[in-house]
Amino acid sequence: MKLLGATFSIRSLQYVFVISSLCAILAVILRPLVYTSKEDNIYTTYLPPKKELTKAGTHRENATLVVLCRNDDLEDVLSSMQSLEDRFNKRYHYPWLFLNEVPFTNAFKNATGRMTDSKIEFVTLAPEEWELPTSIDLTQLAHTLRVMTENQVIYGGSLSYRLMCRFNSGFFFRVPKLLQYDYYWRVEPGIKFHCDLDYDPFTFMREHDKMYGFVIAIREFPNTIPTLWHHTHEFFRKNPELLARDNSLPFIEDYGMGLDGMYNLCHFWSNFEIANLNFFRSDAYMKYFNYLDSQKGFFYERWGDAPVHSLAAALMLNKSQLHYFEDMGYFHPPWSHCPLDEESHTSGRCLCNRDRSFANNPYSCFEQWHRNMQI
Ligand SMILES: Nc1nc2c(ncn2[C@@H]2O[C@H](COP(=O)(O)OP(=O)(O)OP(=O)(O)O)[C@@H](O)[C@H]2O)c(=O)[nH]1
Ligand SMILES: *[C@@H]1O[C@H](CO)[C@@H](O)[C@H](O)[C@H]1NC(C)=O
Ligand SMILES: *[C@@H]1O[C@H](CO)[C@@H](O)[C@H](O)[C@H]1NC(C)=O
Ligand SMILES: *[C@@H]1O[C@H](CO)[C@@H](O)[C@H](O)[C@H]1NC(C)=O
Ligand SMILES: [Mg+2]
Repeated sequence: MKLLGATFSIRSLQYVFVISSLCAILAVILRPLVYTSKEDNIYTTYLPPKKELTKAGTHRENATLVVLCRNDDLEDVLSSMQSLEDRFNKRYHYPWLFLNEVPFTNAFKNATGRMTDSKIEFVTLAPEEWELPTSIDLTQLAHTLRVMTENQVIYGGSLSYRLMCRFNSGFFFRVPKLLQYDYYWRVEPGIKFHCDLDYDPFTFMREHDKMYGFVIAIREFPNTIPTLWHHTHEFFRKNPELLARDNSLPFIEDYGMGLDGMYNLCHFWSNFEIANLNFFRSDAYMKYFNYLDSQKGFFYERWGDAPVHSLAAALMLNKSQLHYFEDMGYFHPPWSHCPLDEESHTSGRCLCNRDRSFANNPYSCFEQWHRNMQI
């Protein structure tokens, strides 16, 4: 009995083993049929409703993305590219144009080329587009760099930063490779876009006759531009016809005194810019730039391209030609702009903290911007 019983149970165990193996195999084979609908339900329950992004049409605007940078900015350039490609350009395929006063290395070209399916080009700037003008006195320049370093002026001791600001103020838009475009989007290393962009901002600019678009408005450090306002005032006194009729003086002057008042230091943060290059190429802007350049404040002070672009846009364009890209989530260290409306967040379009958006910061110039647009 014992022996028989043991034999019997071994045999039955074999059956159990064979049958359960068959079941396991069947379960694997049949699993998709049995479980698919249930799993779909699980996932649709947990996924937020996601807005379908518009597929870009075949039409592309006459526009390019532009990055001025150095070879050793590579890592931060790649993260900027990844962000803009993911949020916008992988669907629109605007070309990338890289500018540098020295040739880009093969390593730089290879790595950036891998980040995009779009056309990508690399430009080495001509010496006259970048180098120190011969009119600048080296002794006076050295003196300025030393004094500004002592006074802890931001980038006050840097010559290369000054060359960059002068280039961005008066030269980028006439780099030969850029002449073939109407619009540009300035991209810097180490920036990030917080939101999907489901329309083409270049098309928006063209259809609404916009010349200059920004995301963040902020105050300049006064010790970088001691006489910029004085020279600007002087320029418009000599060329009153260049002051736009519907200008944005209320954005840059707080007491309704116009050019006779004081500059409140408000400017568009030019590390982000979507603009019509023909504005910068215009006789009016060129005349303003050449006048400022002749005053040598790019070197004997430390004029930034942001206040120069902004004063020109505020004074030589009509308000309707400026655009605040309020719906664009954007980060350039240390500040972010995060769209404040509910829908940008409930739709899953944006991932950023509204409370920390720069518009809520006391140093922002959004109050001045809104005042300007309401007048
Ligand atoms: N090729 C080149 N690009 C430069 C040079 N200096 C600055 N840039 C670029 O010019 C732009 C502005 O320079 P940044 O150093 O970002 O200046 P910023 O935005 O005022 O200040 P931070 O971002 O806070 O450093 C960036 O796109 C830089 O990559 C330079 O000497 N050569
Ligand atoms: C860049 O890519 C080219 C072509 O694929 C290759 O021959 C070259 O070795 C690469 N150079 C570097 C520095 O990565
Ligand atoms: C693009 O813009 C440039 C600069 O204004 C112009 O010369 C060129 O003809 C334009 N190209 C097209 C296709 O419209
Ligand atoms: C501003 O608008 C006026 C009409 O109100 C127009 O005559 C002028 O040309 C415009 N200025 C610019 C820069 O477009
Ligand atoms: Mg920067």
